[in-house]
Amino acid sequence: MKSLLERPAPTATAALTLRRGAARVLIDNWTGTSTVPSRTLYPHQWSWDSAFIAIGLRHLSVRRAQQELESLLTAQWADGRIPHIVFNPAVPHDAYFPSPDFWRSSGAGRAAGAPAAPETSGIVQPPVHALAAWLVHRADPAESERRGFLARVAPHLAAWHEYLLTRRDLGGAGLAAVVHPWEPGMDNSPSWDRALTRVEPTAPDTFRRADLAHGHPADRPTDLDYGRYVRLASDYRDAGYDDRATPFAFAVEDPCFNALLIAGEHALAAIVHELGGDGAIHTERADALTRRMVGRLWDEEAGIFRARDLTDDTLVSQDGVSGLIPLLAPGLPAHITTRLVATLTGPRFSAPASRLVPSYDLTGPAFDAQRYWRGPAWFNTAWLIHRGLSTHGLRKQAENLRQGIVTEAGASDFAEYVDPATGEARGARHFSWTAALTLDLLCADSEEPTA
Ligand code: 9WN
Repeated sequence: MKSLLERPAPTATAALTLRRGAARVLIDNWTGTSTVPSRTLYPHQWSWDSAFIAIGLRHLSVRRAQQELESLLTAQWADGRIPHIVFNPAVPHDAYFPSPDFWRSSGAGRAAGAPAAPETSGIVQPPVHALAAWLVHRADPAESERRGFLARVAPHLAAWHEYLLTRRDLGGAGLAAVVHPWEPGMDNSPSWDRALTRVEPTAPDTFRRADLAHGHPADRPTDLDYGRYVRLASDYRDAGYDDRATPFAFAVEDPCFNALLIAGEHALAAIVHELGGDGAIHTERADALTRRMVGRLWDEEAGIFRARDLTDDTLVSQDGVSGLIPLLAPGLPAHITTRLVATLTGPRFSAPASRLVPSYDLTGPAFDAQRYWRGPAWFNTAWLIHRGLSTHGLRKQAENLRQGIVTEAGASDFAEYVDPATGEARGARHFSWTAALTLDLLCADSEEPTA
């Protein structure tokens, strides 16, 4: 694949302007070794953000895209976990909460294998990394081979998946569980509301949020949400981030998280094969995970995948965009693919004006067009669904979504998320994954999904 600057100029001036705008966001948010999601709201390195960012950066600079992933992997713990935040020591502690002195990874996480430096959080985010590494490699296989990129990252990616498949198999049925609402990356989704009622919130006067200095309170999670996030994170920390010893008050099998693990295992199979090995074990794992995801999380009546709450072993009835992302799995039974597409294009998840996908059921009782993951449309989830539709050869629906993403990203100045009905920008602007994934859709026009 040619780099962005070598490609022939697109005929449409608007597309060229958009590419330049997206490239500018990624250049401005680059710190020298990685990219911040937002200069204001999120001034450190985030795990799944970096994977999405690398997918876009590969069109600008393959070298930078490799560095984005490799810098994240230097913070991997010895038990295989990739932490959800890698803190930049140059950023003041009060710029983001919870800061390194809350997580205390190098001390509290030592027995679990946290590195002495850099400081990190102790929880994880969805495993988009193997897919990102494979796509970065494919952008310039010769340069990737020359730098030994795949050979270097493959063992880290394998250890990461192994951690999720073993330590995080809390339900004992072979799926990965998340233990904090920040782990699935969809913090205050109504899908977590019921499970969170069991969590005793930490008093609001014992911590100081930094997000409200940049984000509007009507857009962000509430203080009560934060009290519960703090309680769950400090309980995990106080148990040494030990997955066997922590009495988890929140443990959920999330469809998006597991669908990404499936896509990641397929990508790992391709990576191992490219390195001259036999990737069959990863393909088999992906197939087994797909069967378990269908067996444990598919709700035939609702026509969508649902999170399983491991505390009472029930499916959560509040439906979010997470339940559509299993479209990414190439081995999904055909009738489930058909039902998922019907749900995606039906009244619950289609927002015709923006052509994007709301984060929560438009007809659900908790729908809020403004507040974080309780309704607004996000660009990373739309990109994943676009990829899923393409995986299943659903070109028309994929193209419709692609146009929605590209149009709204440009109109919103690469917003963090938008009102699904009006496309009005919300949250941070110049948001890195919005720019990266827009760039990807503008550049990767001839690519077919491999996973
Ligand atoms: C907590 C960085 C991250 C994203 C998440 C998004 C938001 C953090 C926050 O920002 O979460 O991890 O402070 O709200 O929910 O998906 O990775 O962009």
